[in-house]
Amino acid sequence: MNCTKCKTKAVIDLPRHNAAFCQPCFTAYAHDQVAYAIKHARMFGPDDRILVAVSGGKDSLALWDILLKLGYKADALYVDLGIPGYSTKSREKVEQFADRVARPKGAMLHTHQVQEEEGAGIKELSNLVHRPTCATCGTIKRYQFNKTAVEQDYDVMATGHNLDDEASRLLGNVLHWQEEYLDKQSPTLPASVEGFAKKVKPLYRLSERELAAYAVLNRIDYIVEECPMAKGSKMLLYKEALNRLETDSPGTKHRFYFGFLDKQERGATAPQSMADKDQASLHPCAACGQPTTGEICSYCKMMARSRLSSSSARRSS
Ligand code: Q46
Ligand code: ZN
Repeated sequence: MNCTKCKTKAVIDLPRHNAAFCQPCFTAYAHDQVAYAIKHARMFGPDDRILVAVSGGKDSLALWDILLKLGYKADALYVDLGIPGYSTKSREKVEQFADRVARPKGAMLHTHQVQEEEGAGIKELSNLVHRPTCATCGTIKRYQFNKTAVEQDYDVMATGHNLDDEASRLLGNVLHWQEEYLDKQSPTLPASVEGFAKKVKPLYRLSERELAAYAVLNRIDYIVEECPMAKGSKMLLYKEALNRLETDSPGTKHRFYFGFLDKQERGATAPQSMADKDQASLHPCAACGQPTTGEICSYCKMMARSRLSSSSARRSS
């Protein structure tokens, strides 16, 4: 198998593109896909300051790597969830990457420790507030990323969601006809109101397999294990189902997700109209000032519940 571009020996084949690449041509392909995504979905410009959400996994570290290599001003935020074993290891991967690649290029790594700031690790916190771990985690991560982006004056917040993530999320939203979520499923979500950062997903054109290959070929050391809390999640089930379809019919994921984006582009500009809706219904949280639809935002409500539970636990012991 030879590289489609330069005809030397290929190291990876991409059935959905009917192509194969050697290491340098594959790296160039990945960079081109991200550069195209940034331009096509109007994510950010060369002077914008970007905050990348990093977890220590292949996608977010590859994203940070690609943005820096494309010459963007990209800093990162790591949220330490306090999950025994997993968090220590993932944090090490992020720190190593920051030391080896990002800091020498002048980029900065911010960290947020849930154990210290929210008073308990994510598992304990979810028990205190009687909510599933991933829902608690989602609320905290969304809140802290937005807070850092807004307070530190970043123009945009970037996450490492890839084609597989977006296709499986789309499948979940369609299976349950969650129209509101469908409207919001876009590679670029504008900063709808003051206090909400613009959010983008520059990896939406690259698959999970391509990103794993990018990380390996570019010597990015990442945490291979999934977060232990992800076990049994619906998203993993949808990914498995799409992978079975992809094996039999290469390009299924691509056609499914890109077909949806095409319809979204040709129809109404859904993300923008969502922004208008947001504008009408959002106002500052009475406790912290971040935009919310209620009087108090879900993060502040959750933290109040957690304080209440821990103080009543202290009283009864
Ligand atoms: S990190 Fe957090 Fe995921 Fe772990 S606790 Fe669940 S939501 S599975 S992306
Ligand atoms: Zn609040």
